[in-house]
Amino acid sequence: MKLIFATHNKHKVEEINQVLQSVVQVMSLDAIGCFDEIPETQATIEGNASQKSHFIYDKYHVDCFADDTGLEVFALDGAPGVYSARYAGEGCTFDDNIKKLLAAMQGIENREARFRTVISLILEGKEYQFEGVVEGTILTEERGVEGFGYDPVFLPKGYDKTFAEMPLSLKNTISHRGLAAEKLIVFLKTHL
Ligand code: ITT
Repeated sequence: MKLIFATHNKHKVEEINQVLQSVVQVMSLDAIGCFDEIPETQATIEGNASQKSHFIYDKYHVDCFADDTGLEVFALDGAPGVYSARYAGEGCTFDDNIKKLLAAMQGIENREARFRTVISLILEGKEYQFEGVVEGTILTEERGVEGFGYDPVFLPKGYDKTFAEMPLSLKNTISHRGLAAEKLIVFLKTHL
């Protein structure tokens, strides 16, 4: 089976591909000639995931899915949350976001945080959502070069390596995205 992944984030494509490849052929937006900027203007992760998948379904009428992810920091009342991609402003880099996060958390002792992914799948026009959550803590400095986004400062609970210090195969077995993708696989296997 083929599913279009409604993202322009190549890191997400690599991660999702590794989990889904035995079950689904994941097609990128490039493969269908879609270079549009997909709007994500909703106030929640669920809403943004749904907005992204519907944008592609409405325009191309293909089965597809989208991933919206947020880093929710307990001491910052859940920020950056739904604004994780543009926390340091429009057009910012991953590094800008990390710098802003570390500055916002300076002197804060409670460093608990979680990543939350919602995958919105549209099959034959009907939407289904799958959530994945991983808890951890925010370090005071960056460690590691793997992964993307906030990975160098996120230490998952029960591990002594950040997501940026571990191979993708390990990140995928414990991460927000990996867990949401596993739920998607179970769904696809039982519904197709
Ligand atoms: P698409 O909307 O095109 O899928 P995006 O990068 O804008 O790509 P999100 O709206 O879901 O994706 O933004 C989430 C941001 O959170 C993302 O830009 C990263 O900075 C961060 N992020 C998402 N997943 C992450 C992960 O697995 N590890 C570290 N940071 C992550």
